[in-house]
Amino acid sequence: MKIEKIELRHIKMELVSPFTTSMGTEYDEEHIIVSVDAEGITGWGECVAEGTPFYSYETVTTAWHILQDFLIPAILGKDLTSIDQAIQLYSKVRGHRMAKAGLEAALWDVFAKSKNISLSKMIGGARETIDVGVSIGIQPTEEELIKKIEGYLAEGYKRIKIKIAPGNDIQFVKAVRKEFPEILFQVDANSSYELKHIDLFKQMDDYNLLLIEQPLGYDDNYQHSKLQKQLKTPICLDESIHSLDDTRAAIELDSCRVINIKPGRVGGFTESKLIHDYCETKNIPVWCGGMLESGIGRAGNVALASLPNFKLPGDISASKRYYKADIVEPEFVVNKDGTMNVPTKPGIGVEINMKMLDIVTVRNKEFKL
Ligand code: OSB
Ligand code: MG
Repeated sequence: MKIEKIELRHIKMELVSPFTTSMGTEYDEEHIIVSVDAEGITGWGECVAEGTPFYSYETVTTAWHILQDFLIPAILGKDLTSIDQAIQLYSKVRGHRMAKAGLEAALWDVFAKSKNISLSKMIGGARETIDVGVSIGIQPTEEELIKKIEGYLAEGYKRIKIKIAPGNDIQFVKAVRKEFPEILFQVDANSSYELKHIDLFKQMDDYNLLLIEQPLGYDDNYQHSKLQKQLKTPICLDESIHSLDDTRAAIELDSCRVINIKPGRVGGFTESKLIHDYCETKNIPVWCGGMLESGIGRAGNVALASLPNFKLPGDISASKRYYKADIVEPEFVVNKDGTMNVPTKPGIGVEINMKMLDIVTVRNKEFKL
């Protein structure tokens, strides 16, 4: 496939409700939409670097720089026979995995469309629907949290995740378990605790949590291994897993017993698949995390989550849980049974709503030979 044109769009989309985590409150989400034109086909990808370096060191600005000055020049004008070839061409660039993943996603869409198959099929997906969950930000009171959860359960969501941070933790866990003794329920600390808080996590061990996500340092494996050995509840790593190498280390150290795969965080679907396959051989379940993506990134996550070792519901929610209007058609919806359909049309399997995309684009740049 001859790469003829690449376009970057910095988008900014207002969230339907503010999202509060240990990292702060987000009111809108900034990402980069990447489109690649090759031989009459346009492929779409989303780079999930955010406006701030609070979840990851990457931001929209650093990702734009890396895409514009290194990744795009490495592949523009090339006649690519595979995605691995593209990865090879920009392999000198260290890190910046979100920037790479945005471009790689657009290439996956191009190649899948050129073969006339869905992204799910091209990645190796094995299901027509995936189980989905919802990630709920820190709420002002237990009552408000319970009300939100009731609403999401009524919509069908199969699993509830709540954000926790020091001072906003065990009281919410207790309240949720009292009200909903049976639901699949997990917490995400986004690296806001230290090993000295171990007694809190031992208390949480009594509430039948599916997992505790990234309690300690955002780049840590070692302290998590000390914590995991003293807990029954599985630890799930998110922030500290950037690659297959990190995954191997985490599993061998027993730092976690579940892995959250976000294609953006690990550099794309290719690395996601390697992590998925490795975890399968180690009997470590994985699930697909989210970065409040638009429908473009969501389509990729849904396709990825159709792989067989995605054993737990993902942070993959309906478009309307995030945004008043999505930039794809049809929007993503949750079925009454808490599943989401995996698109079957070629590539990402959804159309781009160009009018909406133009509305949310704050700057764009085209790269041509
Ligand atoms: O830690 O999983 C996280 C959103 C932005 C950054 C980090 C995280 C999240 C979420 C939301 O939890 C997941 C989603 O529904 O997209
Ligand atoms: Mg997380």
